Amino acid sequence: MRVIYSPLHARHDGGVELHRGALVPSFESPARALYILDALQQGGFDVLPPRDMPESRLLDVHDADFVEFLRSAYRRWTAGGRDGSMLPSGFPARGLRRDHVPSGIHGALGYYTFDASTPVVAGTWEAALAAARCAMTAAALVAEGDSAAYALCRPPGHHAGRGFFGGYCYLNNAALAAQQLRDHGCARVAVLDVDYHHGNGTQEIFWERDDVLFVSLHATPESEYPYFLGYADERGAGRGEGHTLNLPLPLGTRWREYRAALDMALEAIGRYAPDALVVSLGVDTFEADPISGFKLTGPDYAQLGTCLAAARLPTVLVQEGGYAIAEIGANVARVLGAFP
Ligand code: SP5
Ligand code: ZN
Repeated sequence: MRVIYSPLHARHDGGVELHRGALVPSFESPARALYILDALQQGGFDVLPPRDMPESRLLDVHDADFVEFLRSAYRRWTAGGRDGSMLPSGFPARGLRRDHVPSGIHGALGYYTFDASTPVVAGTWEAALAAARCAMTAAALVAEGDSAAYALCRPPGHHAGRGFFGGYCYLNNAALAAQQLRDHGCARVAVLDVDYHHGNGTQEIFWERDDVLFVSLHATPESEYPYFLGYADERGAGRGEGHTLNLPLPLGTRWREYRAALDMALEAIGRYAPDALVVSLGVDTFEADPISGFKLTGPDYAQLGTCLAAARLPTVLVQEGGYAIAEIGANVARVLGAFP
């Protein structure tokens, strides 16, 4: 399968995040993409740059005011005399207004994000746009007949919703890939999210739609990020009722239990009978991941790839999480290597 990669991801660098009460360098670093790129090049995969997809495509899954905020946020921050990374200092939580976007940059930042671990730096917009283009390009290749394609997206995307960012994510790459498929010949698309964390942004974007099925395997939000979404009773609404399926799993989950949940997810996708599949491929389910609590091993990722390929659907794989260690490259290569 072909791999889509842009070196512009490296412009998103130097950010800090609030982790257990302290500011630390972001776990979501350029090294991640380089580990993956290196493993895929060693594995003999063809690596292509993204196409120049028009920015207007973003508006199919994101609000215009939100996109404009991301585009201009860092300029507004430096105009106020600041440098370094942008982090919010307040959120429109319960009891506060969320019908008015403050004109000041600090209030606007708290309005558009939902955590203090997703820094905006000088190159964030360029990197996020390049990642979105990687995802849309991989989807275009599949719409044009490739049986599968992989977008090496960085920053990741599945926590970003229609009008908000967070969880190291700014633009929702997987949702953009799904929408690209919808617009180019696929009447029904399934998104299967296997990142350790619940894909709250993707769920929100497709919540009321029946043309995109969202299925997610993830660690229980009772103790794990994003904490406030991802429970089994979330099933979609309106036309989308029954088109969201969450399979939360306990800390310490190993392949045996993971595989059982994956089978349920793939059965639901089989019943939906989509024309194409988008996989939000986080490899932060790995036993040695520094911020996660599942116990998948290297060989398990080859099994994961085998299960995904067995769905025999045109498939776009989009990189999500997986942190700070060289094994993320080998683990992604194992998943992709299982595809014919
Ligand atoms: C795309 C993606 O994987 N985003 C994840 C964002 C997680 N951000 C905050 C994580 C809080 C981690 N808590 C550490 C617990 C260590 N056991
Ligand atoms: Zn994750």
